Amino acid sequence: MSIREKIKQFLNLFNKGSKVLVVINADPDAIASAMALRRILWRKVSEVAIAHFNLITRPDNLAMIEYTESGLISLDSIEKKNYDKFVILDSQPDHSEHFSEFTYDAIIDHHPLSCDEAVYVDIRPEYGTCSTIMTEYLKTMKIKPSAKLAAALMLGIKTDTADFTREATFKDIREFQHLYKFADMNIVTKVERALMTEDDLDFLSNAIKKRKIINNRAFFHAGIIHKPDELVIVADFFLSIARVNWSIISGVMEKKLIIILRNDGLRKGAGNTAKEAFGKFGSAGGHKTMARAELEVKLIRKEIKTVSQKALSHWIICQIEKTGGKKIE
Ligand SMILES: [Mn+2]
Repeated sequence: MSIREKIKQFLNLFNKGSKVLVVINADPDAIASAMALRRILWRKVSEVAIAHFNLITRPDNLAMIEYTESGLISLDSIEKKNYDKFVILDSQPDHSEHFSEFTYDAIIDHHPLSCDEAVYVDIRPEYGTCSTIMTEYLKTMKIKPSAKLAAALMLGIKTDTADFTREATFKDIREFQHLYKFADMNIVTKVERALMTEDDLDFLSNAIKKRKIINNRAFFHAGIIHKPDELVIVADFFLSIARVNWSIISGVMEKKLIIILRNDGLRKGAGNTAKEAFGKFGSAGGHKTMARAELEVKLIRKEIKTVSQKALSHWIICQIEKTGGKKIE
């Protein structure tokens, strides 16, 4: 079936009176996809609401929502009975329990197929982003996206392909290029610059002062933290130190030790290292260059007796040096 026929089928789901609820786990790709869908259904239905269930804290994502006027609402605040059509974008119903409270009319996604329970299903794992699929819909329908919508779609594509360094397909690149004609690039740049709040900056400055660089690995243990995102900011930043090829940044939140690992991708995978070094104490894993561990402090206490800030900091370094560390070089 051609994309044109497919879209026709999709549009047949709706009529002038339809009240559509789009449910997303809000990240840039999902937000942009939902905005594109709202544009596609403009004047074809009576209402389109975009609801997200996750807490949005990253300053760049908040900036995206503000500058592109995404118009998101929280899933908690909606009345299910006010809607009669339900669409899920950039996810599938079994990806989160929050999705499961609805029966879906349509699923449009790019993740590997895991659940296709809907009247209309367009799942294309061969695409790097859902924004690519939605840009194709717009293009096929000859809809010119607004400068804000095009900027949002660019951000969606850039995020999910990690600026085209993760496997991006020819289609992701082609649709991205199509968006140049329409997008306000100042929005794209401005959103990408919004990496941290002032509080994050203070956190980073403390981390810079207290960093430990051992065998080209940068460590920082923050003690009690309130925002795991700040560990990620530090981990990413420390990789910009010349000759540092690993960063291992940690903090304790709600009796869990959270460890963020980053590496330059030129050596042993971060995910495997996290599993080997920390898997015994909780959940640990990730990709080649990025990993995360969430460990039970009480299990670590059994092993090392005291879990003061200094003791935990020392323990993390030892675990990396003796397990994951060996094969890293
Ligand atoms: Mn996506």
